[in-house]
Amino acid sequence: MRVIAERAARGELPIDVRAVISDRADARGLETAASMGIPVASLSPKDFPDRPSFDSALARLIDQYQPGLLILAGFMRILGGAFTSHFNGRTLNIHPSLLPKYRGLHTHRRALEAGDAHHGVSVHFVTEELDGGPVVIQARVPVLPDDTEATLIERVQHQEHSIYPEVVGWFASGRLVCRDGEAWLDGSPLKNPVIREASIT
Ligand code: NHR
Repeated sequence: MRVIAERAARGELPIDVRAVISDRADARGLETAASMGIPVASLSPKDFPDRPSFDSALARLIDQYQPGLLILAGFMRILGGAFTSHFNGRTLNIHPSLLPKYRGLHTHRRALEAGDAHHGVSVHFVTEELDGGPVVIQARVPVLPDDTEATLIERVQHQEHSIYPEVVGWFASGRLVCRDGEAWLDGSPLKNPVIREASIT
């Protein structure tokens, strides 16, 4: 979130960040955004009787800003079908695995436990199916013999800061769209995600 907002503020991305919204009032991202002069808001699930009512209040809050794109960044609440169809084709998420491997949580740990030689991160359009929407780009990183969860997270996060702004730029400039459940880049459907092969950093 910070990296995207900073690039936008420097004029390196053709977007204006209309708001940063969290389900946690104490989220660090809200402080960061507020310090940059970006409007912030939060909405606690505890104040709602069930998931659908939280989702619909969140959708109404977001709609007030009339966003062309929703960018999930560390957002950890599963969103229901009513929410995802309302924002269909204009919601992106970044997920720390080489999808379709390791949907859900604790992806770095699972990759280490499986002994994978490579791990990575995917940017995908959000659909009702958790971490199951069309994948736009993936960055692959090596898993090294001495890796711990922390060192692997750091290596993957470095790539996150590169590919997420890149995809946001594609969407904002009209090069990337989601149509009929598929991601299209430069007028062609992406049969496979774009792959960035990262060396060790
Ligand atoms: N919602 C939908 N419908 N589709 C997606 O693709 C979504 C989504 C909501 C969030 C981010 C995702 C990730 O990339 C994301 C993608 C939360 C969980 C989860 O299990 C899983 C994946 C992701 C986000 N959340 C638990 C829940 O009950 C809470 C876990 C916790 O608080 O630690 O909501 O990581």
